[in-house]
Amino acid sequence: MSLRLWSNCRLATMAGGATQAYGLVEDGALVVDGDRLAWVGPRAKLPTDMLLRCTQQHDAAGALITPGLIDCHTHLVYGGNRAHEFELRLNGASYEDIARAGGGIASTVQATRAATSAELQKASGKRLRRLMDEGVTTVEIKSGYGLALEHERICLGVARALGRAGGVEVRTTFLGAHAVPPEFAGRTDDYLAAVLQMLPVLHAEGLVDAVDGFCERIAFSTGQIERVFDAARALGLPVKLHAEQLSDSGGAQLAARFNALSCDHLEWLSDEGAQAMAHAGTVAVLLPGAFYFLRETKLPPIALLRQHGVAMAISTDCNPGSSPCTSLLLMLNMACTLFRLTPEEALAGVTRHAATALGLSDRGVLEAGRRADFVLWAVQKPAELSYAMGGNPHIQTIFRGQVL
Ligand code: DI6
Ligand code: FE
Repeated sequence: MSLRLWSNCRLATMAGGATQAYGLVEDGALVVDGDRLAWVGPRAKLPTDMLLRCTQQHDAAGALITPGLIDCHTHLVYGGNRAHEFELRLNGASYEDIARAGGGIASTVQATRAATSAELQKASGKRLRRLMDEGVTTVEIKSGYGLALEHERICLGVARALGRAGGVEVRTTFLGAHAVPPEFAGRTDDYLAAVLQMLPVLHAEGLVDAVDGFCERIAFSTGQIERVFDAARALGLPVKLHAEQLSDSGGAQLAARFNALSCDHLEWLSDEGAQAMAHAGTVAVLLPGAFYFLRETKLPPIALLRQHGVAMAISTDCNPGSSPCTSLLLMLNMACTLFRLTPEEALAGVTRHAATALGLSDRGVLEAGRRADFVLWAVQKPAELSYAMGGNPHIQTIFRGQVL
């Protein structure tokens, strides 16, 4: 098999335990074998036999190369949008007024159910394209706006189809326990029973890679989520949880007991919750876009997460209600400005730790043996990626060894 070489570049390998910040390698070289990285390091140390086997050489012209970015928490398959509600609220309507008029999540469920699969694919494909234009090579997509078997199936099927279209890997998450749909109003347990019936069916159809829930006073209790997690465990599926976004429900402890891949949001996370996550190796997925858009004031406990050594990932939470955002680079900036993450923590949060949040150990770091997913950027220093607000220094994405 012939090898391909990229040189004349600076590498932010994001390797864990590296002595250099960002695992930075000045004047680096990167050798690709098929869809894998065969060698990564300083160009001067590239073994001669390896160099001789390189049949293609790419001059990166001084670019910074990072691992392909990973957006590990999105709800990007949905119908319609909620710009009208945004406008109503800014003209004085309360959230309750809007909800009573059929707005909020319910309006997105209605618009999603009314859309055809082709319409959903077109609208969602555009959102995915914008993420990819900023170097995203792996994206997680949750269901949760169908909330009935046939509609959850359509949404997950659209997510799968977007993945098959190429250039990005899509991981799907079943979020049936997102909200109670209107036809089950006041009958949460009955809806939960329906969710427990949907899961094995959708899993058998190959549509589910993981299971999520919204654990909150306004959504599902820990006891209800536990039943969903039991069902996931019976199928051998990993779990994750929307936890402690608006209140401390103890969702993090529950998720940790199930060895959850991640707990997401976490503004109200307690010390016990952080300890439980650290013990279970559960990643904290921070969502600065939702914090910003909902004008929240309670910050996620970053110092606590650092203190307990909980890995932090960053994601867009792309959804029509609380984070209508398709820029992971903007999330890097907001993670730094709003949550005070360092630019290095932020970049690790969309690479190495985002991979862990999806249970993927083959990516997120530039290292021999990992997948050849990487991005060339027109910047000098990695910190420029989180420093800029708007603008896109993306030059090129290499996905599974293929130049896009
Ligand atoms: N948490 C959120 O902030 C979003 N979903 C969730 O579980 C809100 C989704 C929406 O309003 O459409
Ligand atoms: Fe979310």
